Amino acid sequence: MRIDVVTIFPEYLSALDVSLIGKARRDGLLEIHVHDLRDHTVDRHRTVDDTPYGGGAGMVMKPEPWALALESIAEAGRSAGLGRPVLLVPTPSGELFRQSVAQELSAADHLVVACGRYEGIDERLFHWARELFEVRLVSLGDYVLNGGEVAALAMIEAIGRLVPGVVGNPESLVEESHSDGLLEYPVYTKPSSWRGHEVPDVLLSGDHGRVAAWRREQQLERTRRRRPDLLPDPAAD
Ligand code: JDN
Repeated sequence: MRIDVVTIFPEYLSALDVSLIGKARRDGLLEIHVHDLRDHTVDRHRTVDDTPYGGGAGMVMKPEPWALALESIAEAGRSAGLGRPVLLVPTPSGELFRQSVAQELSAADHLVVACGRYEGIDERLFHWARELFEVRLVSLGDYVLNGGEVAALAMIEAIGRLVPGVVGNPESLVEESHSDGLLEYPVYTKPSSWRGHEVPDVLLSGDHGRVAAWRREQQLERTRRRRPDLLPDPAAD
């Protein structure tokens, strides 16, 4: 999978050199390019923002530097023989980025992430981009960051780890929170007695059937208590 990230803070993305995603890049499983949006400006001040039409607080990102950056990236993908790229735009006004979205996007061969700042990007950019990209506006959750970079890091990690070969043991992708729509069961390691806190007896029993039943019960109970929104609505027919 090829991933291009466009940002005015390329150094923010240095986390992609590290750990699992860094290793996947070195192994050639993920090809990640980070671009400075200001390299696609044409004025002396390398301007990327301007005041909002209609007034209001803050600044809005100008569409033209984005169009120039995205055109050159789309062309690079085409030259490399990649399919229609997905343009991922982190924004608090997007659809919720959940595990099912990460799953879908992990099948793409070319992902382009547009990291906005200020009050966001001129809306016309997204309509223009539909010509070249499948455009997805996505939100990490109901809170506001200062820009798209931290959300991009989270999304690239969530998507990248689902690309075959990136996670060494693919079984760990099956047994984790959200992979089956429920929260994960609690986990324990040695020692079995730690500072007066015990590991549940069933996990020491060696009875795989009882362990599996207990874990499923824990998943349901945790999800009911912490994330009832994930369970089917009991009022629905
Ligand atoms: O995902 B975010 O909270 C987010 C915030 C901003 C943004 C993009 C994403 N651009 C400006 C603020």
